[in-house]
Amino acid sequence: MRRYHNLSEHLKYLEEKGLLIRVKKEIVKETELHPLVRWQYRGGIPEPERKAFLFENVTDVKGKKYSIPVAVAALAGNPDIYAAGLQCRLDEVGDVWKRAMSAPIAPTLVEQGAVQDVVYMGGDLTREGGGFDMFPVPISTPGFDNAPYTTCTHWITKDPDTGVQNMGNYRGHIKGRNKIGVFPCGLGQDIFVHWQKCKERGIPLEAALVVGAPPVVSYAAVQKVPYGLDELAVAGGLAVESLEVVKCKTVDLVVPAEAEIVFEGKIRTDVMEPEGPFGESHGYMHPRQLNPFMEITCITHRAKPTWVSFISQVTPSESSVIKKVGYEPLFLDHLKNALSIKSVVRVAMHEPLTNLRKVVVIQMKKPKEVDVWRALHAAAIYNQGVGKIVIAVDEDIDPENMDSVMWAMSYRMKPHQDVDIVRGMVKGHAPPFSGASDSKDVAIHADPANESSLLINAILKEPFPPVSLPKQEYMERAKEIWEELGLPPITPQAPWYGYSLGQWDAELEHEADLAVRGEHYTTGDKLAGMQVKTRPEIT
Ligand SMILES: Cc1cc2nc3c(=O)[nH]c(=O)nc-3n(C[C@H](O)[C@H](O)[C@H](O)COP(=O)(O)O)c2cc1C
Ligand SMILES: [Mn+2]
Repeated sequence: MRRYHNLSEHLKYLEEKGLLIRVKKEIVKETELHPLVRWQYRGGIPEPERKAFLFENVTDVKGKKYSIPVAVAALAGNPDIYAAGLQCRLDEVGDVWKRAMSAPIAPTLVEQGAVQDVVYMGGDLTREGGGFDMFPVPISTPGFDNAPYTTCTHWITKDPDTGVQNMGNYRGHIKGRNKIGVFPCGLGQDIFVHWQKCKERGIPLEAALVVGAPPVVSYAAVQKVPYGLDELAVAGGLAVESLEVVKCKTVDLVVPAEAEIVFEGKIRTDVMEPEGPFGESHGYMHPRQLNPFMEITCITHRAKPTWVSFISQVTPSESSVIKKVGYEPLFLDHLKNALSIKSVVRVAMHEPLTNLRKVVVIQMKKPKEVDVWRALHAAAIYNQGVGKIVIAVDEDIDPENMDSVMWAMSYRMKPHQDVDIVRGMVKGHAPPFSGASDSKDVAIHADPANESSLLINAILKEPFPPVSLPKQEYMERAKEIWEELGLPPITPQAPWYGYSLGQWDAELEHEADLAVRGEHYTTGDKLAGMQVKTRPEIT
């Protein structure tokens, strides 16, 4: 008996937990759907209050009604939704990921799966109302995108040498009823390795595009895992259970038996076409590029499928939450365990507007200086395009709070001593896009190593006086009084009490203690006994 949730079970679970909003009003998929969910991220709604959306009455701009609902932000609208998808608590997500990576579980082939309840081939893929016409694919950035794009689309392909499958989440540009472009960003994505191997052999690359799947499948599809590790086995590791898969009808691949919709087809390797522009997670329109495309040979879906769309583009978004929650624990594990820098406590990837990759904060507990620099360098090279600005801070600095990080940099860092610039980096998935000033085609090319990383050691290097806030006990008592008085609710912001940073001694502690007991004249008398005659040179 399967324990992991499929998509409809997941949506039901979200609804029970108050994490799902059903929209019954008719919503136009091209112009209204994504802009509505966008307000959740640009409208000042705090992260814990963000929800998944299920649009039950979707129409297109020409008035066509769809029976298929559209789910947005349903996998990672906020971290609680992500944890619900993993069927664990939020504080367990890191361990679930570590376990999945160390113990992936290969999928199990079954004869039949709900994903093949309905099968379309031949003329059904090209007739009016057939192929992609059947599905309510929204436009993500109306006014700029040049088509509806699939966004929660897990592309499954196979290495022709090893036969091992790969599954990566890449957007799909809908170009015709049976034709979709793929965007293997940069040259590093695993599907592109398969594509090149097939190109060398002069054969097309078979692919299966999965839309809507058990959440563990989607979380694995967006995670960067080593090449050659099948993400469906990683999904099994997340579920702690082998995933059921079925054979595709027209290509030699397997897909999750519990998926919602699958598009099978062949990606040509003899030609490419312009693809894009599309609004991207780096926060800008990604320009048109020459990219591969797939010709669809078969569509299969559940009897009552749901279309799933990720909301990405300017961060924070579902796309940045899904990455942050999954990447940070593996980043931490790399520094702390693989590289054995034991003083690393936490890795925080800055999310709002910057999109995780650019600013990385490493929180450390009383580190040796050599470990600070090892951690800073390692974080800058862990993943291409990640770590343009890397900052090491102490344990009392909240790495998620940029005010706190700026505070550390302001007082615990000297630019001429504590900053290093490392050259030879690539910019990764980000503007500028040279040659694209007219927003026309940009050819795929390897990123030149002309970017750099700024490493900042903002760790305390000598004892500092205490933080000038009342001690914890006084702030706690005052909070009780605050609440007794019925004043507006408080959410404590660190630092909310003072603590020693080393430059404090027993005598000063004693004086402060006398003061809170009303005995400060004792100190006054003591200081009187320490009088010093003024000298002319003292001003
Ligand atoms: C919402 C979302 C959309 C994404 N779109 C793309 C994309 O269009 N192209 C791409 O190369 N990577 C995209 N990614 C990132 C990949 O999913 C990620 O790098 C993954 O590790 C790729 O799999 P691979 O390592 O097997 O190539 C996207 C990620 C998310 C969360
Ligand atoms: Mn992969």
